[in-house]
Amino acid sequence: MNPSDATVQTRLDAAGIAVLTIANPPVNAMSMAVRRDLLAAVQSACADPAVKAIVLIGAGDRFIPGADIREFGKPLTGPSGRDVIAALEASPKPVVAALGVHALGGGLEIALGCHFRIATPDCKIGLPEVQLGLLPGAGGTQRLPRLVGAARALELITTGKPMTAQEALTAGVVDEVVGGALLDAALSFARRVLAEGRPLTRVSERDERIRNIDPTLFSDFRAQHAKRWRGQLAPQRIVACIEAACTRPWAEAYALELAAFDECKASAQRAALIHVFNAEREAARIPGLSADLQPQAIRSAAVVGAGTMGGGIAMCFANAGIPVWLLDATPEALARGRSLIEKNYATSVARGSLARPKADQALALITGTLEYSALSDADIVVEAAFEDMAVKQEVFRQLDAVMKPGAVLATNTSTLDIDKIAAVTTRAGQVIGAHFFSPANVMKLLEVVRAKLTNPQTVVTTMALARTIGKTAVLSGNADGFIGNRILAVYGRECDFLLEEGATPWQVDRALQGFGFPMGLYLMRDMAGLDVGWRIRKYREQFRDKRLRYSPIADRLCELGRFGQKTGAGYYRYEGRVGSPDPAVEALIEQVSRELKIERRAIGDDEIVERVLTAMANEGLKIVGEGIALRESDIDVAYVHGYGFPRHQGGPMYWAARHGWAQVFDTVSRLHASQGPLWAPAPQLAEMARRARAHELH
Ligand code: T1G
Repeated sequence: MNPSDATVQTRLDAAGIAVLTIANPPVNAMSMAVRRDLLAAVQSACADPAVKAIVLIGAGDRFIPGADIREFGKPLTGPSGRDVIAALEASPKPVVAALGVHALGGGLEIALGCHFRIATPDCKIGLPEVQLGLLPGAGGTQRLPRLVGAARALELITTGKPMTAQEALTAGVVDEVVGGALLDAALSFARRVLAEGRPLTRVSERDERIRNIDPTLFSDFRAQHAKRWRGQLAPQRIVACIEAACTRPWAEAYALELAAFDECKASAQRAALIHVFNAEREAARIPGLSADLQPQAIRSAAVVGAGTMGGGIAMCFANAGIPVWLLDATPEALARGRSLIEKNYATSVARGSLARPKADQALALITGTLEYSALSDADIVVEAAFEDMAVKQEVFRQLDAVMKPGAVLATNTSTLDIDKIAAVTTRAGQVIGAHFFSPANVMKLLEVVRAKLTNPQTVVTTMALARTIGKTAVLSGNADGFIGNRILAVYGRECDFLLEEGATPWQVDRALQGFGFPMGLYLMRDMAGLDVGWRIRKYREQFRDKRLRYSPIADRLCELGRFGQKTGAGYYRYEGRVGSPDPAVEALIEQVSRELKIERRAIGDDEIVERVLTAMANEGLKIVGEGIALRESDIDVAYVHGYGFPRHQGGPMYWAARHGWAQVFDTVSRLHASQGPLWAPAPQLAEMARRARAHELH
């Protein structure tokens, strides 16, 4: 191999310090080549008498963000991360890790194998493996607790949340946070270590922070998170590894970690979570747009409508440091909006998820106004007014009159035709859908809806803005229900039909929660309020095709004034916010079955899950076929970030592909025969099934 092709370059400085630079674009991930070259470089530096100390640094001052995700699922050859770390830790010469940009996963494990660590102020430091269905398999669950203690390690590794450099310094993970040029700082640090003859700290040999740990720490931690981790493998295994670190000899616990890592690596959850990781990055790519098209800078924003959605949207801008106008028609409405925003911030501060100064900073960026003219200089305006076409068109006429040329005019509509909204302006090219999900300051998904005349500049600017305000954007075409709500309608429809055929709301919810949804459909509907959907159904009744099957159960509940939690009863009966099954609802459902002459039958949880997900996937294929979604994986991203679809199940389209398109086709065909046109197969499904069957044969 030509030395210049190596992913690790070694340079010896005048003081005898060997600088090992890791270069593996785009982010210096720890690939097989990096492990091979790094081990060789460390071994030769250790053997070279001219070398007094070693500095490890990433090209571009970007340290390692973990193992190379592209290699998962492939057979691994060459040295493992553990081999490299063993060589680093055993080095008789001081090894200093110079951490810049990020030191994540296997990258932090490498650094924990070094004797000293310094970091730049903006460096993100953590073990995010759990987000990929994995665990730190190169000693992270054993070495990190030895530095930060068991309780903090449990938090850090089961959430995967990174620390800032300052937090890492306080926690004892890094020795110094340095300013200026990172390499210079690392070389001067190494020289000081040599000059002061500092002892080489091997983290694996330190146990002062993991001795005499109260065993209830682990059982309490498990109990505390049992509901959130339901069905997930990696978090459970992480707790077991950290517990072993605190209760067993190093070698035994280290071996247990490797076994747990291999188990997670082989799991379907790992494959699903890596699918979502890649799908999130893919969703940002819009085919057909020239790569030269750069997003416009968004330095100021405006929101029309200070209701729940408008307030949440304004918070998104303020949280990203963007000054935002909040407009409403009356001082009372503005005051109501403002107090809701203040309440949201107070809740985050009380929960400890936001520091008070940060909340005050954001609040100071939100300015209320009654005047459209005040918005004129904003780079983008998001309309979040009442969901009525005439109201929205009037708002857009006003905006068209005052907004500066080039400003993006976005609407947060979830059901209305954006072409009709754009048509009342003189700049339809700058009109786009920006569909936030409630609560807008929390939900990650942003459905960016491209209307017929929306120009590429506006699309690129809005997609980039999503990243700036911490959202995951998915591009949708302008069609009824866009991507998410169109599939949600099918999801809800099939659940309602299953009620008529023999299931109960609590059984359906149990089945969906068993699959991994944080909340079942009927609990979710009761929380959102059944009257919202009722109003939309009553409006759509005039367009509904009466030849198609329709479930009257939800309407019947609303006619009884059962709107959910807010009326103390919906599908469930409520004591406060706790819902319990209600025999009156079962009786109502059985009455509907009798009226519709549907013979009720026993239905299993698996059938419920398969029927609902198959319907979602079939509708998803139609949406891709019609060009409303760019690709199937975008639907997965939308459902994971907007509808609580369990991330470790990959999304409805990923589920269908793993379930088998031949199986999906058979189920769709069977239900098409018994249920009629609502179950018409997506045009491309038959061919996908044929290919899947052919693939199975080979
Ligand atoms: N391996 C391979 N490619 C990676 C990668 C990785 N670890 N991380 C990022 N990329 C690619 C990514 O796919 C994208 O490619 C490009 O880099 C830019 O990424 C034993 C086994 C590092 C914070 O979980 O969180 O270590 O799409 O768009 O917003 O214990 O990527 O352009 O072709 O996200 O600046 C643990 C995962 C691995 C970190 C950068 N590590 N990465 O964010 O850019 S498991 C992680 C991230 C492990 C050991 C175990 C982020 C980032 P493309 P990007 P970004």
